[in-house]
Amino acid sequence: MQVLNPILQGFYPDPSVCHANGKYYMVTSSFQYFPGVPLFESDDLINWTQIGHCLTKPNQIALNKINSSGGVFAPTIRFNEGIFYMTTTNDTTHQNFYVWTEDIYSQWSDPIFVDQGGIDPSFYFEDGHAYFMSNGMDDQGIPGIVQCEIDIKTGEKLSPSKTIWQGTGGRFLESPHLYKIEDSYYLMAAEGGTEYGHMITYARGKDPFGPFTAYDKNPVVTNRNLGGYIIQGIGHGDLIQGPDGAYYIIHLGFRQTGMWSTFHHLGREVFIVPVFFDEDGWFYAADEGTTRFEVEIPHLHKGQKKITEESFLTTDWNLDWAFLRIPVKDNYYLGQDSLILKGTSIDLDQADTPTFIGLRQKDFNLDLSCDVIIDRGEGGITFYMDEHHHYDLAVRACGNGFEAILRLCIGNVKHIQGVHYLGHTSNVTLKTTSDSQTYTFSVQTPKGTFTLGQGLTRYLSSEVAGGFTGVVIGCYATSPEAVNEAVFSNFTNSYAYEIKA
Ligand code: 6LW
Repeated sequence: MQVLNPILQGFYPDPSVCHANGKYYMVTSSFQYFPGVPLFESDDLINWTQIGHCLTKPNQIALNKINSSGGVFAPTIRFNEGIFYMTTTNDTTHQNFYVWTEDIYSQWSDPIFVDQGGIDPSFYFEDGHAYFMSNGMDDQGIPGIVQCEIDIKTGEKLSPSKTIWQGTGGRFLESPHLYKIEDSYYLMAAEGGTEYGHMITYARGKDPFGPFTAYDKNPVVTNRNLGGYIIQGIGHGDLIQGPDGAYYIIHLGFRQTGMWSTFHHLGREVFIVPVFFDEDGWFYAADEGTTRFEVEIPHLHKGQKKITEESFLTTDWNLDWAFLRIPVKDNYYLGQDSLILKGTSIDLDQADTPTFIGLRQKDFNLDLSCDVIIDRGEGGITFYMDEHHHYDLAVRACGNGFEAILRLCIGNVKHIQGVHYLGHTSNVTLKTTSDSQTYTFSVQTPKGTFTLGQGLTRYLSSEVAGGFTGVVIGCYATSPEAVNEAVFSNFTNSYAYEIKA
């Protein structure tokens, strides 16, 4: 049946997938957010349910005061002899490491570091051997996809790191994964950078260390020549066999905000494209090597679920929500249908750990509402790209009571766009609607609904802010002098999915 891309919406970049015990598992990168590396499960490669995160303990990942878009880069998940492995890079400390678990529903091990540099580490297992590859420099200083054999129990290198492929000439060769199909080894990678020139390429050889011969019709998938198409930036993927034996590449991409509006603020999302093999054993992708909104997935019969509604009751604090860096747990009360935040002097403009808990924005069109009460300081909802790019709809204490404000922070321009005086009670409903171009912010009080202003989505986009993340909708509290308390309730957000091909 036909499914709609993206198959996982919102800021979930760099997907990697594996098959184990009749199910599929997927991980994505998470940068400065904690817990790190969201983990999903699926029966069919299309409908993904989050079941946890791989990095849930502070000793697994150093995130203290790291830059936005630093921290956890692209992960890989693999299953070998009853054990799941997830490997990733802490780009801020320049360390590649992995964690493992026998039980996918429980916690993962402490990190095991591998002394091979670069980013985007991956594993290939065969006959008791564990090969570890990344995009970096080998022991002789030669750049490319670099590989060594390791002792999987200790992470120790058993062979020198050797460059095994240098790609096809595109910039930023990354995302290497090695597969064996029949008696050939396929080395797949991404090139072109994670922007509009992104692409997936591959090569084939007879030994895990090569030599590899590039597919002569590379790139195997890219949307770089689909001008005016909403889905762009296709690249960084993993090859996987579906339940019926057919192959797919699950990969990242993004949705620009309009046909000629080359901005994206939802981050990089997860897409699927079918692949087929020719008679010489080379694989090629559907739709002449492009990723489209509508994709035919023959094995899927039960339909595709899309998230349309989110509330405190329908989301899970431990799965759907994330903190900025390692949180101070005492500042959060995560109730069943309410949230209490204690704000501190760390505000949203600092690359630190403000009192903040957020959900990825999953589509352009949304309609959000949340009741907030504060005692002092400030508390509200932020549409947060990074510490320099966020729109805050909040209630704050003022000289003679409380006021609702809309603050737009775009680089070094920080502007209060709208103010509505509330009197001596802070109790209001904060409301936001959005389409692909504009957020509209208002506040509802017993006296009526008052619009505070608008903010263009493009100023929260990756093209403006830079970096690798996407907009996260955060509940936050700050208080410059003493700790305050902000109570959030009746949080609801609905999405209307719209295809704009
Ligand atoms: C990631 C690299 C990439 O490590 O972006 O699109 C980097 N690909 O492979 C950060 O996500």
